[in-house]
Amino acid sequence: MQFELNDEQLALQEAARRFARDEIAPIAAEYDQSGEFPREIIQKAWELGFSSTAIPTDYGGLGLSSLDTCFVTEEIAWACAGIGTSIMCNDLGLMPIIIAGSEAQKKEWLTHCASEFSLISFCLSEPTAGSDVAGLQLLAEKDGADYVLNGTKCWITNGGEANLYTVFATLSRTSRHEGICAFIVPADLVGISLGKKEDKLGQRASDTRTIHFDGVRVPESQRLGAEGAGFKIAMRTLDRTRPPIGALATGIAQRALDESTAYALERKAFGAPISDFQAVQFMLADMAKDIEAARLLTHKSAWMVDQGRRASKNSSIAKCFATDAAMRVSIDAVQIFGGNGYSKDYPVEKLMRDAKLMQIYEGTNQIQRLVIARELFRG
Ligand code: COS
Repeated sequence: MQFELNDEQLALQEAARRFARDEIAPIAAEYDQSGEFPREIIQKAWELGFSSTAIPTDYGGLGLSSLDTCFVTEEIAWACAGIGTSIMCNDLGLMPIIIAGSEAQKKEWLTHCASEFSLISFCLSEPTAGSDVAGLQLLAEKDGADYVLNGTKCWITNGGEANLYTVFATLSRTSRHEGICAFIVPADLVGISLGKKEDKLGQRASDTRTIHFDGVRVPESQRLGAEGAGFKIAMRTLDRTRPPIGALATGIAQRALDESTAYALERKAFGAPISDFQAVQFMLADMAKDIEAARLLTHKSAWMVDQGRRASKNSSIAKCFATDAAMRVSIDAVQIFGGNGYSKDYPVEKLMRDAKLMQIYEGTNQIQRLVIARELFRG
């Protein structure tokens, strides 16, 4: 066992760090305030190979390992978690195709997404089914060689900007997980319309939407896997995409610590820098402990994914711990900054707002604990 990054990993990390600090950090506050979608910077990230990282080399992608993707993600999230979520969302959208696509589907869709700038959204959550995936209601009715989709998806990252969706639908609204199918759905099909763009507390640069499917015809050739395989495709996808969520959270937390340490050394109270006071030192030390543990858990879970092992438990542990840590650390950062921490003139209130979403998306942290407990009982 060794904890050093190799030369290629160091170069990848350094390239992502430069891009994040030089190009994302300066525009982060502006996009946070406007809530606009920073398409140009997201396209640039794609051109530099920081988005759609999981597309295998056989289909023209970079085929980055999950661990390498975590190095990139942490750096980008340090600069802006909202822009980071938009950049990393392609891997979530593409993962069902990577996991369950036929050779023909992979050739068609992965090759296309590797060669042309594309945004791909993962359409799972619904107004009445967020945590309870098996209870989803978007209906897929067979009609000749097509399926006809009717229903609504919500909280879809990049939903209003994507040109491709992976959509989870059910053959019967009472068949729970056994009826769920996954489909590749181009966003310009007739019957797809965009609903409300969420006006969010944090991660405001990412576009989060409701999407309506009204009689959308999808050819059978765009179903991923067998009828009824969709639930397990979704679960296997999330097992593989939760480690990068741990990395995103670690990036937020590291930024909060970096900002807090610099501020504590410079800000004076009672005639001395506040870094002289144990009350502040202990907060910084706890932040550092949290970050170290979050990073190690994240890297271990990514390593398990890369080994091809079932990573459900470790991915959920990493996602849950790292995102809870990011919340704790960013709240403490605001506290160290005092009144300034509560002002938009300083960077830490954004970190706290951005961190909150991490405990909710890609499965709430209550769901992560449920997955961990179930895996314990599975033995
Ligand atoms: N990999 C492969 N198969 C899995 C799996 C995994 N990680 N997790 C579950 N399965 C299988 C089970 O083994 C079971 O298979 P069999 O029917 O062959 O026995 C089947 O899938 C159903 O599993 P289970 O009974 O555990 O399903 P539940 O309805 O109880 O749901 C939870 C389980 C809550 C874990 C699931 O709904 C979930 O993950 N919810 C959160 C979703 C989420 O993260 N949403 C965020 C939106 S995406 S950004």
